[in-house]
Amino acid sequence: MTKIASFFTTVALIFTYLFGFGTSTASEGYELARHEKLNAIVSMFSAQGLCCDGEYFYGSGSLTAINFTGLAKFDKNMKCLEKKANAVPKEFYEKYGSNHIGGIDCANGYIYAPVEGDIDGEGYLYNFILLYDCETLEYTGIYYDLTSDRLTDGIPWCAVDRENSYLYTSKFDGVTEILQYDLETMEFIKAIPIEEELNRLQGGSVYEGILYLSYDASDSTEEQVIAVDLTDGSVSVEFTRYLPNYDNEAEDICVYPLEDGTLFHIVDYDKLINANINHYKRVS
Ligand SMILES: [Ca+2]
Ligand SMILES: [Ca+2]
Repeated sequence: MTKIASFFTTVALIFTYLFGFGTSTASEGYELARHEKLNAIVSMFSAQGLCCDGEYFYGSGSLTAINFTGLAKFDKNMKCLEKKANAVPKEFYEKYGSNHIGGIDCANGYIYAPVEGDIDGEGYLYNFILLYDCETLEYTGIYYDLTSDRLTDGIPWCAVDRENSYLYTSKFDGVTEILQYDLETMEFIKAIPIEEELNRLQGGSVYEGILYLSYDASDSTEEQVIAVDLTDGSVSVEFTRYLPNYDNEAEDICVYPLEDGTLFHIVDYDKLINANINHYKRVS
């Protein structure tokens, strides 16, 4: 982005932050059913990742400039119940430069957190899944090294297929395959080629056998949810999300049916202070 464009973005950001005009909407078949703006402190712990186990939402946050990582636990109305600062253990930061938690998922009482690090200035080449206790948000001591063999620019997200016991992930940019792991052993199973190259993938979530990905469009008010059929690698736009006024950073997605009819839960970062949680319904 040029300096002038970024100046206008900043002005627009501050203006909308103060006056809050504009409404988020979604493309045909979907509607925004509810929205919560998290406060500045809570946003530090949840502007990156989002998942739900049916009872609670969990969030993850990273501020790489100050090497801060955090996890948070919410009720289903996004009331923050618990926060955990410095969620990535110090030894990971010291050994691998691990300073970023991306899009999380949960299963079996654990939060699966993709943690990336760059210790030698070569980019995010140290890619781990760390397991945290859903009850306490404490690190369990269990981690898996997913290596940089295929994750050549970090590990931005992971998604659990709870029914079939798989974990999926991909790199961030120039994505041509989805990586499949055994959830129990975290052994690499296979790479699933996808029919279209995808970019800027910030989050993923599996629902009824389909992998839904959160695509962060650059310099745009139109973010997308992309559906990948894991049986044949076909790719389609599930729906477009119109976020008003200026370019937000679309972050993680969680697809989980709640009692209020909402199904798609997505966290967006306003690039200034707040994380916004947007809950979408399918409408016919
Ligand atoms: Ca997620
Ligand atoms: Ca964006």
